Amino acid sequence: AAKRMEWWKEAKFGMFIHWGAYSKAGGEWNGETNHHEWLMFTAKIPLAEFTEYAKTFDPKDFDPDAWVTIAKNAGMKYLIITTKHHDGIAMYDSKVSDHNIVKLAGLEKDPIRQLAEACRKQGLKFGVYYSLGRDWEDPDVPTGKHQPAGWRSNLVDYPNEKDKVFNRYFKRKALPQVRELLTNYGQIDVMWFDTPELISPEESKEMLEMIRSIQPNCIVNQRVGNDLGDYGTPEQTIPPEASNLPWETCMTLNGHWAWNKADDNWKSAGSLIRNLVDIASKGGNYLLNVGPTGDGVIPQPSVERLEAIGDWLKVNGEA
Ligand code: JFZ
Repeated sequence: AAKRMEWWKEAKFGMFIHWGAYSKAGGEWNGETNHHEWLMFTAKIPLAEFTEYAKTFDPKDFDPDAWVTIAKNAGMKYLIITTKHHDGIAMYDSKVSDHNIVKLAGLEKDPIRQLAEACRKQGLKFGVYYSLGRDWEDPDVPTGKHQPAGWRSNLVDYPNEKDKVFNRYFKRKALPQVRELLTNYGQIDVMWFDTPELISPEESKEMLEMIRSIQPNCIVNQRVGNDLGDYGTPEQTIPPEASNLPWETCMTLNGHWAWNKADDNWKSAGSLIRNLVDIASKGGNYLLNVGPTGDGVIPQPSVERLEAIGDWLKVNGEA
């Protein structure tokens, strides 16, 4: 295995963060409370309206150092944050696209930069989630043969599937935005891609080669597509046994990735600790998710559970 994987194999435990314009709604839209990071899609909100909504994003209580401290006290060694989810809104000051939260909401600071700096200050590795295969702002992302039909791209604003060419989106937005992330934020320890169903082998390869050429030490998950990348990412499940390919189970603390105020279905600290031990015993990593509020606060039930894991690790772990 590559040298870049060494810290990751030791790390075992990381924090996943789903945070975006959707977080402000807390899952609620027009009286329905079951929405999440897919808000724009599930509530069928047209791009123009969702863009207006994003302009009201106001993370007035965001404290990047506090987030990193919560992760660190839980025994986590790395952090992965959504830098662009399926809604297509970059959560950083992107020069490639004005559809970014810094510009839209008029933020004084770039939250991704703040978090990257806080991680480096406190000794955590820093990684970024980037929605590679879905982007509801871009007119060129097709739905393809995805089932259920249409459950993929923005058919509200861009109904004409025939006009869509994935590679145009890939060249215009995905590649240059990933290049920005790898160029402007210091060391990026992990590139965490998502939903690569429609990406071609050539495109996956081009993305991976670009990453390797800018930051050869950046670890890339397999959702870069086409079985490329450094490790696999089973979702919400723990594999029955160890495997040769490095792997990481990503999981929510309740039933949602993004903040959902109606979701009280929190996993117990005991079951989270058993998951961590189970995963570590099989050589995997545990990427446990928090969904901060639109104000920028990690919900208290999440904080309590992470503290309990950290307390257990202080007595029983070897960190
Ligand atoms: C994706 C996103 O659609 C979702 O919003 C969240 O960000 C999650 C971490 O990733 O959802 C997936 C991706 C892959 C699988 C299932 C849901 N999968 O491989 O089973």
